[in-house]
Amino acid sequence: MRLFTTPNSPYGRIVRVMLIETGLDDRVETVFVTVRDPNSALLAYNPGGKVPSLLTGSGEVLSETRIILEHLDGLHGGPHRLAPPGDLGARALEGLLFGCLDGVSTWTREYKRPEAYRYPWLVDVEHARAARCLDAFEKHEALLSDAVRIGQITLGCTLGLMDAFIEPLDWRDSRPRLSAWYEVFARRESMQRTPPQPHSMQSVIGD
Ligand SMILES: N[C@@H](CCC(=O)N[C@@H](CS)C(=O)NCC(=O)O)C(=O)O
Repeated sequence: MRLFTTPNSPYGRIVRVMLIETGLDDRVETVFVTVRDPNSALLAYNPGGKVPSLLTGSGEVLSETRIILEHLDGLHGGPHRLAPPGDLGARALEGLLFGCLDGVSTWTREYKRPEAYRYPWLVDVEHARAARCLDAFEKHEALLSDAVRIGQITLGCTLGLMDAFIEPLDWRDSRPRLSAWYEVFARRESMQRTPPQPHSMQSVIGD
């Protein structure tokens, strides 16, 4: 299998962390590609040009993080990392976490533009959305546990994205439990092996 992603995509990072945590990483070659680039090698596999994309063992090219995660969750022998369809509470949390990440990604893309091209209204809207979500996560005991499921992986990659691209941001001050949880989670090998690279040449607005 082959995973197409960029060094900075938080969605790609979720899949990369999942691969390491489930021991599937030796079965998948990670290929860094460019996005929003007519010459991107990815376009031969996925005309939509979105990362992450996964070339499966049977030759299908999957895109959309959740679809990729569902496929991978069926390939490893360990406990499932995605919430089962009947566990609505856990699925609601996964939905909130992905919605929060979508907002933080929009927010970071504004920070990648030259300052004169940023849209201050959008920056404020996304800042407020992220603050509301982080306040909810601060109170969520099951999420801030030592489990390593898609919820925790998504939260870790969202906080990692904020730290890498939105500075200075004092999200930790009023959220001591979230901050303590992240400090431990960020030390996992899967997180240490997949840090964003804000200064990489491939860091573009769609990344
Ligand atoms: N809903 C998608 C979001 C993925 C996404 O936004 N990927 C960005 C990089 S973080 C991308 O492919 N940007 C390139 C583009 O939009 O052409 C998912 O869950 O995978």
